[in-house]
Amino acid sequence: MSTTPQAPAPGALPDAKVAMGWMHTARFLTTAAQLHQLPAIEVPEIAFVGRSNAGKSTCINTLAQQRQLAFASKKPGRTQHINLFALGKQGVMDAVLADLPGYGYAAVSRSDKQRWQQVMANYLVSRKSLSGIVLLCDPRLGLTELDEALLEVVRPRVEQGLKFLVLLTKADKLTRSEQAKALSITRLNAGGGEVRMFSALKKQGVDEVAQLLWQWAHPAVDGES
Ligand SMILES: Nc1nc2c(ncn2[C@@H]2O[C@H](COP(=O)(O)OP(=O)(O)O)[C@@H](O)[C@H]2O)c(=O)[nH]1
Ligand SMILES: [Mg+2]
Repeated sequence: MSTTPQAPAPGALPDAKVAMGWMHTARFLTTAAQLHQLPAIEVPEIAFVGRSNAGKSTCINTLAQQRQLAFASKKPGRTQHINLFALGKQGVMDAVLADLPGYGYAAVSRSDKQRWQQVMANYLVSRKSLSGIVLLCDPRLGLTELDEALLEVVRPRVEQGLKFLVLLTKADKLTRSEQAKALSITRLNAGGGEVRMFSALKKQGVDEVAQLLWQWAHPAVDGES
């Protein structure tokens, strides 16, 4: 198809059309209840994390422009698996998205909660292919204690170059001035990491996040620029 924009150079910010086309290739790869069940992956993996009900599955579906890719549950806390989605044209997987189980859901038993916090921490610390993290946060709640704990766990890896984005979801629930306020407060608390607003409902921030993730997954090779 001659209308497709050319693929940008690695490390560059791609055209929104390229980034959204790439996102649209997302397809289910595998699911795992435990870390050792996850396949070793040779391409960059980008994890979506956050409290249950923060909007992770909806965000993945919106980026992929697919209704049912990641199950956007009406019953929070039910997606207790790590779900992987492959990206790239058929036969050429060039990145993986990981939908991690949400934390903080009150109706889950204490032991289940602790087990999942452990799985999550182990994943974030030890997953070799992990190249970037998108932390989704409902700006009406702000970064909670559990989000802060997660930030602590990943801080050493972020200092070593792991990409990190805080995505404030459900922006449509806030006025313009509330959005600006939530952005500046979260920027202070996120220690210099990227913070963006996102709304699946109003399609706010969708292109920008797709472009950023494309860039994460296609870094410039050292020596090139
Ligand atoms: N208004 C609004 N609601 C949203 C948005 N994104 C998600 N939601 C709702 O928030 C709830 C939780 O979303 P879900 O994606 O299942 O959250 P998850 O538990 O983090 O995967 C659902 O009822 C969604 O419809 C958004 O951008 N705007
Ligand atoms: Mg979900």
